[in-house]
Amino acid sequence: MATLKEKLSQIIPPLREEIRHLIQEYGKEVISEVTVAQAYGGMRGVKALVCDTSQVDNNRGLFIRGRHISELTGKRPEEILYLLLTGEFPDADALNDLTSELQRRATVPEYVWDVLRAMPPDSHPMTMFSAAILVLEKESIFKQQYHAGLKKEDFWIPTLEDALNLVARVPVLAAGIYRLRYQKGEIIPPDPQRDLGANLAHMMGVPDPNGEFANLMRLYLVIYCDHENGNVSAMTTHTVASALSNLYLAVSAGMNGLAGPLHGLAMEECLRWILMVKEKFGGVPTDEALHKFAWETLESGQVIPGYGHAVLRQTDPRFLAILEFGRRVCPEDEVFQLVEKTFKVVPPILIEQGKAKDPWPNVDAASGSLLWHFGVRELEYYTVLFGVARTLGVCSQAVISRAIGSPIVRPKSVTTQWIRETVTKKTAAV
Ligand code: HAX
Repeated sequence: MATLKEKLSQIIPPLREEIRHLIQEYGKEVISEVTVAQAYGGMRGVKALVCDTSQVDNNRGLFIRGRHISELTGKRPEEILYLLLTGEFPDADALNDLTSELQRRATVPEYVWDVLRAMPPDSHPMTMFSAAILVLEKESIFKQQYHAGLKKEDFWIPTLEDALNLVARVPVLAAGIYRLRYQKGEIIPPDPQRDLGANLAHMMGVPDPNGEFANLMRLYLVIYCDHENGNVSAMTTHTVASALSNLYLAVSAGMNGLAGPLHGLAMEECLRWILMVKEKFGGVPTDEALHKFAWETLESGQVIPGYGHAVLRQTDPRFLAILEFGRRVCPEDEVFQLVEKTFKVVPPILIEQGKAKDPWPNVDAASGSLLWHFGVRELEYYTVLFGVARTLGVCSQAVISRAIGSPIVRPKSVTTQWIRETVTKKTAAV
């Protein structure tokens, strides 16, 4: 059996060699170009980042290390973490080893709870989550070893330590924030016998007589973990870590990006929209009434949360995974039924409106409805669970980046005057 660290020690040297060779032999080859519209348009479609943990296909959605997400939804988050980092599934021994490593590391010092308790009681849970990760920063192993003197080729080793500690600790933070922020009673410590997803469910204290909430948490940790490197939370984490800021600083920054309504907060906003519909119509409306209401949302200048995507151009397979879970567990739930109806009604409207390049649902369109079903009704909290999952991906990306010696991120910016002069000169020359 190779432990995770041993496996990484085997695969990192040939990966470094391959990248060195690619840069040496093909460093001047062009793989992308940038138009004026892309420079002003959030760099959409510009290929200027490298991410080996996952890839998003416009039509088929997320692949983790070449495996489509639909093949991975029955896996444990621990298996996915190993896959993200190494490109392979762990054997039974390696999985047990990683699971017990994470259980052993799931400790949160009391000073973190003190800071959280001192925050205003109406603080947004994502602010608490990001702050808690930042407060933990003094625990960084990378920071200690870097200051003690560390060779660049060994940067990945303490980064892996920080990554495993963070992956183990964020569920404890997230569940503790749930209990503190919503006065659910004492913080529930982790159970050293449970896996990541089951422990998260356990520590939140949500009644779970048949274990389905634990299954849902496992599913969320898998489907939300990674989505390439160009999304706001991943790219922010990567950019901050590229300055050799430790993972606590970097992941906290990434979470602040996740907290925006066009990114992870859509999970909360989407259910808010669904509940607004339910309240307005006193239940599940007819297709015609929902059609009219969706148009009213668009005409008032708002987006329909949970629909559209910067990269995807088809229904997000992660949305379908949640839908499948809901159809099995709570087909009678009115909120879930409304999510299904919205899936039927909204895409044709967005197509008719003709603005959104992707009229189909993304992962956030259904996830809140299942949390609601299990009694987690504090909408502002939802994105925190997304953040727990995203930590697996961004930490894995950071370990790989440190292993291959990624330099500090520093693209070139240009002024509007430069663009004007450059494009007009080109036009004049034609
Ligand atoms: N409802 C209404 N209008 C929409 C829309 C939606 N769901 N999605 C896109 N549009 C509009 C955009 O606002 C934009 O309008 P303007 O030209 O007036 O600015 C136009 O369609 C073109 O946008 P786009 O190119 O298709 O989309 P972007 O790549 O710029 O943005 C977003 C992608 C996901 C931000 C966008 O589709 C959106 O705002 N969706 C709703 C919020 C949401 O669900 N976010 C979560 C996305 C997944 C994620 O990151 N989860 O964390």
